[in-house]
Amino acid sequence: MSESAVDTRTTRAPVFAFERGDRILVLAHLGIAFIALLLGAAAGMLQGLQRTGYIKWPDAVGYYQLLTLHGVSLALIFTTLFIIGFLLAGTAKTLDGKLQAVDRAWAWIGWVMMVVGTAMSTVTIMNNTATVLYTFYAPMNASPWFYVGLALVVVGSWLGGVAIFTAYARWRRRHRGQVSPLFAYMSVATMILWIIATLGVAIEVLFQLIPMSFGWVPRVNVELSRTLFWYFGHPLVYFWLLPAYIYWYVNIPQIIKGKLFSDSLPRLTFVLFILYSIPVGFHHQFNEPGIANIWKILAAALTLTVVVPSLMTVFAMFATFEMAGRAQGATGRFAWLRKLPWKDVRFFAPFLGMVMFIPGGAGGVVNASYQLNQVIHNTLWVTGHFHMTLSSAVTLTFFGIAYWLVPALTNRKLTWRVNNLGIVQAWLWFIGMLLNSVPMHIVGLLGEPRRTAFTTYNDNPVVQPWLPYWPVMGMSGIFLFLSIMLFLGAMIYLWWFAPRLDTPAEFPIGEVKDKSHPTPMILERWPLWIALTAVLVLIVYTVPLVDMIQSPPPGTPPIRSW
Ligand code: HAS
Repeated sequence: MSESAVDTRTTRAPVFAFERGDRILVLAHLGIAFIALLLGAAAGMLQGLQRTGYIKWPDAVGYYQLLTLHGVSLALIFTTLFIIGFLLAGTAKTLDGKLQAVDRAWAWIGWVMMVVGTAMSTVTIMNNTATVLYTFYAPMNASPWFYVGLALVVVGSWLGGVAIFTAYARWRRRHRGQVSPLFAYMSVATMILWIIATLGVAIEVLFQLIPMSFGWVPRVNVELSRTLFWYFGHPLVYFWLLPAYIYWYVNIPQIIKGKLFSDSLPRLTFVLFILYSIPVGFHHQFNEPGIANIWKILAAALTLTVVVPSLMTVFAMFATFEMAGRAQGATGRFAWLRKLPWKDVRFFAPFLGMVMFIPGGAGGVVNASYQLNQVIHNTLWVTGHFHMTLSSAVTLTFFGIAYWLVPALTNRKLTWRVNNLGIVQAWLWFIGMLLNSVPMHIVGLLGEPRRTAFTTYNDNPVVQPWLPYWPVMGMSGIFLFLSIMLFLGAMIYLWWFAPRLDTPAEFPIGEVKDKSHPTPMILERWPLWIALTAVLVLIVYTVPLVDMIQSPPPGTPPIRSW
């Protein structure tokens, strides 16, 4: 490809330079995210090789310890830091071009809390006092500092949200009656969803897990703790997904030389996510006693409703791609596909993610169907599902973002060599994830449980059909780790060594197509959407929670299962 194809100064958008304070703030978030990515990826490869029987570790390094490090570093730390960094960058760019000192102050306090919390939880995992996996189910009892660390990460992330809210509120005061920039609107929606969701886990950690781990209480109400966790756990997945959707909706149209299909549709999509993603946590608890079926059925129905905004996104993406291709002269039915910038990693990596999200999302619909869930629950199918969604759709999109955001922050050039390396890296990740998650779906259907260390179950015949898939799953870890090494190498280059630019790099923000309908202002009435969300949450959770608290089980003493 020609060098100019990735020269991020050449597209139509006016150049934009970050203020120094904003640059350092966002880079600080991305830097910690990348360290977590390295740790989590290394642990992922090692536990994958161990679980499939390729290697055997000395007993001192347990499978579950590596699995905890893998899950916490990637699912909780990498994602949170990367997302907040990305949202702060887009908020700075689209609201007056910069953050104010007060916004930065909130974000920095949040960053310090998240870094201290990350260090605490990582150290406790490393010294094997917190081998409780990323869901830290009670009554498994970790070091109290693990929970305190996670609480700091959560509260720190809220402060990142406060920074976004203050910038947004100031912009709206200054631009009364105007529709806010789409990126900032979506960032606000994402952080609203996050804060409402994390209330559940914050209550669980503060009132159940920390008292349990300090020994202040002898027993823990497991059903209640799991319910509070999953109240948080499902919207958590949309906290991961929505920033990827922001990129798909707002940034990609500019990269593919197209326009946004609509301004209202993405806003409505995000409002629907706030409404429907939270009252569905019971679909993770279909098999648990103590929750009446009616609430599980309601959760199943609402989960199928939360699929709708993703289906709207499929439609919007195809419309955006087709419009961009036709605007560049494509005439045949599918000729527009050829006009897409296949050699530009900023588009190509997220596109691979979108492709993987089709089977990943379909698997989610299977999970959500109450009866089908009986077949796949607690099998490797579920692990396969989230490697197609989180680890593929979301992560490939984050790769695409990083390839332009880091040079935009360091004012360096995304050279054609790094761009091409990024394409190879994205392919490696995509193939690695296929080798990883397709077999996981198959062995899951064949009954292989998830979250189990290497075992042949005393050579029981039930294991035989799983065996051919193990080498493939084990090998996938090597592809994925290699891909991460290439990615981090590219980031180091773009951060410190790539050629400097004399004019700022592009921050791609798409425009809405001219004939788009005006955006209804009701979409910006946050109190209304938050109140409706609260009503839905109350409908789904009040009776089961009151029941769990008023007629609690005797409680379970904390245990150390490792
Ligand atoms: Fe899920 C379990 C249901 C989406 C992550 N999920 C998990 C767990 C994780 C996770 C981590 O109902 C395991 C938690 C644990 O440790 O126990 N999930 C769903 C449903 C959706 C869904 C209905 N999940 C996600 C996303 C995740 C994620 C997104 C991470 C980012 N999930 C469940 C259920 C369980 C569950 C149950 C519990 C299972 C159990 O029993 O334990 C939906 O939101 C999915 C909707 C998505 C779609 C796909 C839309 C496709 C798009 C791409 C378009 C492509 C284009 C390009 C335009 C309908 C938008 C194509 C171009 C070409 C040319 C081809």
